[in-house]
This record gives sequence, structure tokens and C-alpha cells, in this order.
Amino acid sequence: MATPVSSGFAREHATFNHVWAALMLEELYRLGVRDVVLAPGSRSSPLTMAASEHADLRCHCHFDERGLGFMSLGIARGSQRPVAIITTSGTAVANLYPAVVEANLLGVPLIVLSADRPVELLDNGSNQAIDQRDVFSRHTIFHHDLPPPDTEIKAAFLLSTIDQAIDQQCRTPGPLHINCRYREPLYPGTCLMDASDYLAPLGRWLMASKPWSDWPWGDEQTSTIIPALNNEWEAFAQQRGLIVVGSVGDLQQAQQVVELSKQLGWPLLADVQSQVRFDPHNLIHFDLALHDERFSAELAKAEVLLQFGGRLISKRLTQFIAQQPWQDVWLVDPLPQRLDPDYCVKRRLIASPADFIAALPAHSEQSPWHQLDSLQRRTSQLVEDRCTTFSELGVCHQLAQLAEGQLFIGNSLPARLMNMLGTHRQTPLQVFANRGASGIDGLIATAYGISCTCSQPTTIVLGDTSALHDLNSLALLKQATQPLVVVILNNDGGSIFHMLPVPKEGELLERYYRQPHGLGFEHAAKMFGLGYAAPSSLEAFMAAYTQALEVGVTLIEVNVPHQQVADDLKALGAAIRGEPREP
Ligand SMILES: Cc1ncc(C[n+]2csc(CCOP(=O)(O)OP(=O)(O)O)c2C)c(N)n1
Repeated sequence: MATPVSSGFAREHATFNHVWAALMLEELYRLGVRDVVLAPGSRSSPLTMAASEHADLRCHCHFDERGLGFMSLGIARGSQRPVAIITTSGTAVANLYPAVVEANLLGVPLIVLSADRPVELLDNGSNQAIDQRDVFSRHTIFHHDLPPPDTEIKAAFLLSTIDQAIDQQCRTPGPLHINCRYREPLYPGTCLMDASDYLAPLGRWLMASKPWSDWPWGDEQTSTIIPALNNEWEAFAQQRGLIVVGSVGDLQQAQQVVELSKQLGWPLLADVQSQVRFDPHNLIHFDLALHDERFSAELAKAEVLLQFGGRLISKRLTQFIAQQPWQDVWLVDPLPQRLDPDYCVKRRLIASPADFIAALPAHSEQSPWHQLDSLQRRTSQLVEDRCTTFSELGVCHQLAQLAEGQLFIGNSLPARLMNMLGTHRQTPLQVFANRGASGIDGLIATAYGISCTCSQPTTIVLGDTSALHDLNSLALLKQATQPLVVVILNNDGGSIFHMLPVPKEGELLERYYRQPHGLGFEHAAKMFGLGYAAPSSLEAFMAAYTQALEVGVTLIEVNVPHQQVADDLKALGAAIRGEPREP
């Protein structure tokens, strides 16, 4: 309901609340925001209307704020841009909590704009009013509680508050929260209000495209601290080293790490979140090969470790790193987090892989020191042999080869299986996972958000309990503009608990951990208008999956016995260790 002037910021708006909301969204746009996600609500009307009227903002909707938060996480990660979230007041805001927690751990720039009541309507029995001040506590990098829009408060205050918040987000990527209090009226009346006088002090801002105040933004990463590396690097690089790659979002940066590993002749152990796990240079089956004593012994000849990115999925690799008597350990990651669960790191470099590599002094190419490739080949052959059946192992092994575009990996066993299986690929595959807090919530919404940002197919592979957790986000999928495939590994409950030391006696494991439900997903697919397939052989899975990558949205349900995956992994580990087969 704002009337645009011939060019520049509109001077007439529905209410004064709408003036402030429009100023905020315009400033966020100038600071790089392109996507806004919204859930319905009354108190947030000024923000909703401002977002919907902004010509250059893409709006995405979901009725469930928990899924909305995860959807924004996916969009922000896929587009590598900040995403604004608009919710109404009350539990709507609280429903964003899991996604905010995950964004904080992964350093994803979300901007929560929560609508709220003015303070005089708090704690007096007013409807849908909770204390929203700093509701996300220590899980945001910035919090601001705005006063209700007021003509006595300069518009420049609002703009510079946003500029400061976004500057903070550039320095420490993560979610920020701006609580927006509105007095009524929240909706347009019969005529527009002219805000020309109020806006006039903004002068050139009204016609320009730059933010109000000039703060560092974009590539200018002031937190990048690379000390003079010359002497330290020479001493470090002369030793026998390993390169481990954890979570690295950017394929090109990860490829530079691969090149570095080739130049140094150091083995590369890249996690599935590294973007280069399927690179021909990676020791792709290192996780399983660590069962093999000869492989582990060879790896243990390493004296120094250079790690890029954290949050390794492989427990065996994490244990190896913890136990190895390293001469030195360097860890490179742009986020200022410790990322060192066993306190091995001696030098923590807060830098992107590309910035770190660019800062290194020249080094001559060295020949590889390791026998690991040939030792790993035995493990790879066993993986090939054991992944030929219709099972979670077989399906994940195939997915790693057949997937195109983007693959989102759910937590619990899918993350572990995709980190173990598969083969080298000629074409890169962009891989995402919510491994900050490793929740089984919001996975479908996150994958949908990621799919919104690219022109290629997206696949999500997840467990049945995880799928049930976010079932209502299936409602988002019919809006997908690119092929989207949801592969549900339905082992009737949380099969990961078979692999954990939960006491097996009595009903403990079944009733309190695994929680079998006996549910299938065919009717869910129907209800949400998705294609559906339930293959019963590996060949049928491959055919259904390949077809699903072509067009539309398809839910592929892989029904397997609950105990199978644990038995298969146990048998594979024993085979790699060279133990005789159980009769
Ligand atoms: C929000 C949340 N609640 C609980 C957990 C603990 N948890 C980890 S795995 C898991 C079971 C997951 O089951 P499913 O999705 O079916 O996968 P599977 O174990 O069969 O691979 C649970 C409950 C969690 N990680 N996140």
C-alpha cells in the first residue's frame, strides 16, 4: 500500500508502522538481502506488506515457523547471502529457535525480524504476548529491541541500527535478531499517510541505492587474521603431514585444498561436507579403512596435521586425530570457533582456505610419502562387494554416484553412511548437512530452501524419524521449481541406536530409543501431491531415482528391516579387519 515515486523510496505509506517496515527492508536489500521468508500473522503485517511490495525481494512462505527457520537456513547457505525472516509475536518466534541455534553454529547469516507488542502490552494478559527481548539468548551474534515506530525518532536511527547489525554479521557470521514492536494500526486505513517530511532528512538516501552508513561488507573480512607464516610454515611443511577437510561450503576453495595436498604430497582425508569427498585425489574410504591396522599404521606415520573446516562426521578419524602424538596441528576456518573437540590444535588460523593458501610462501612440489592408496584399495573393493544389495548401504552407495546438483544429507545414519560409501566422481556434487547441532529437525525445510537457490536437482536423504519430525514441510515441496527427490530410509525408527551402547535387555532400546512407529509415507506423498515410489530392489531404486532427477518432486521410500544396517556395518567392519565371517 505504498505509492512509489517516479524513482526512489516511496513517500506515501499505509501507516507510520509501514514507513519503518519499508525503511528496514529497503536497507536490508541495499546490504545484500534478496530473499525474505514469512509466516502468517497479524502483528507482523507492516513487515509482511513491506516485503511483499518490495520489487526486488523474493518472498517465500511457510505456515510453520520451525520449518520456516530451516528453510531460510537452506536459502542462506545455498545463495551465500543473508536471509530475512519475518514472524508474528509469541510462540511463532520461539519456533525459530532450532534453526537459529544451527545457524549460529554454522555461521549462517539469518536476520530474524520478529514482530512484537509495545512494552505496555506485555505482562498484562494481552493476547499472544511473550517477552521476546533477546529470546535467542546466546545463540545470536546481535540482538536489538527496537522501540515502536515514532515520528520523534529519526529514520537515520533505524537505518544505522541495521547497518551496524549487518556489519557485526560480516565480522562474525551468524543469526541476528531485531525485535520490532508495533502499536496499532497494523493494517491500512482508507487513505495513505504522507511521510515526506519525516523522510526528508534522509536526503540522498531516498534516491540512492547505497546503505545509509558505510560499514565493511562483502569481501572485506576484517576478522581474517593470517600471521606472517614464512618461518612457521617452512618448519611445518618439512614434516610428514596429513590434510583433513571438514565442513567447507565452497567448492572452489575446497579444490584449492586438493591442489595444496597434491603439491605437498600429503594425503587428503576429506569429509562428505568438504565438497571434495568424491574427488579422485581423496582417500575416499578412509573412515572404513581405519578398521584396517595396516592402513591406520601407515596413517600414523604423519607428524603434522593441517585441517580445513571442522565438525568431522567420522568418529574413527576423530579418534585417530585425538590419539596421534602430533608434532603440530594447524586448523584453518573463517569462523572464530574452536572446532577442536580433542584440544589438539596448536595454531588456529581464522581465515578462509583460499586466503590461507594465498598467504603461504612458495613451496616446491613433493612426491607423495604414503602407501595409503594401495592399502585403501582393499577397503574400496570390500565396499563395492557389500553394497550390491537392496539395503541402506546399497542405496547410499548408489546415491553418491547417481546424485546430481545438490545433495542434502540428513543426520543420524544417512550422514554416517554417506561419509563412508560411494566412489570417486568426475563431476562435483555440492553437499550440505545440518551438522552444527546435528538435529533431526527441520531437514526437509532446509533441503527445500537449498533447492530454491539453484537451477539443478536437489536430493535429500534422511531417516524415517527425521522425516516424521518435519513432515509438514512436505507442504513446501510442491512449489519447487527444479526436480527435488526425497529419499526416506525407512527402517521403522531410529536404527542408529542399534549401534550405540544402549543396553539391549528388556524394552529399553525399543520403547525409549528406537521408537518403532510402523508408519509408511505413501499417504503423506499423496496428501502433499508428490510423486511416490517404493522400490524393492536396488535396480528398481536406481531406475526410480534416475527418473525422479528428471522432473517434479518425488518421495522415494526405501523400506528395510530395522536391524539390517547395523548388521551390514558390523560385517563390513569385520571384513576390513580381516576377521572370519560369522557362520
Ligand atoms: C531434534 C533432535 N532430537 C533428537 C535427536 C537425537 N537423535 C539422534 S538420531 C535419532 C534417531 C533418528 O532416527 P531416523 O531419522 O529414523 O534415522 P536412523 O537412526 O534410522 O538412521 C535421534 C532421536 C536429535 N539429534 N535431534
